Amino acid sequence: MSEVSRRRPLVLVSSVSSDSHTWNLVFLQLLLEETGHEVVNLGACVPDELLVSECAAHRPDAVVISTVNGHGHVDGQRLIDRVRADERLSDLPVVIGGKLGVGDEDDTALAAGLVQRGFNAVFADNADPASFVRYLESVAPPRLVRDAG
Ligand code: B12
Repeated sequence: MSEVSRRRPLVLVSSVSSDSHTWNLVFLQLLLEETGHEVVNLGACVPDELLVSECAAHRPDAVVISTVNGHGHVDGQRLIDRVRADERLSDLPVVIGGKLGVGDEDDTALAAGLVQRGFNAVFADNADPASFVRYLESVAPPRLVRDAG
């Protein structure tokens, strides 16, 4: 049995498969690194299967999904179904944020639907970055990771 000791929580940042915007991902990476996290940034237009395999490979403490093109509520539901279907990832903290719809939907209803489907939390476009970081610190404190492999 090998053992990996992490001094800083590892956060995997990614967009959804349809979304090609990238500055949102750069913003999140910088915010997380500046607040003491290690970041693996998968970038834009990430296929669901790739996100699942990268989660299994990196074993992050949390996953942050960002989407702004308006399709996030649809892509997000499909994505979290795939993540939760993998028994290795069923308890992994996964949050989503950004511009989840195209503006004429009820954002509260979209967020509730995403949480019901399996996300641990949903952050609106204008969420306070400090509250987002506090939330992540509550679900992903530094810890010793044991690798059974
Ligand atoms: C640049 C840009 C593009 C570039 C992207 C280039 C690149 N490499 O990123 C290009 C030209 C490719 C593009 C394409 C499109 N775009 Co565009 N784009 C923009 C634009 C002008 C700026 C986005 C940006 O970089 N912002 C800077 C980053 C740092 O901020 P941000 O993305 O807003 O993210 C912030 C928050 O959302 C939040 N956040 C985001 N994610 C998360 C996650 C968490 C957990 C948390 C806590 C917070 C958070 O934090 C960030 C900082 O405050 C915006 C309009 C605007 N002024 O915002 C439109 C915009 C995002 N685009 C839009 C659209 C519709 C498109 C297209 C569909 C257009 C088209 N018909 O082809 C395509 C989609 C392509 C695709 N497949 O995704 C819409 C989305 C509409 C909506 N959601 O309601 C916008 C809002 C323009 C508009 N007003 O209509 N786009």
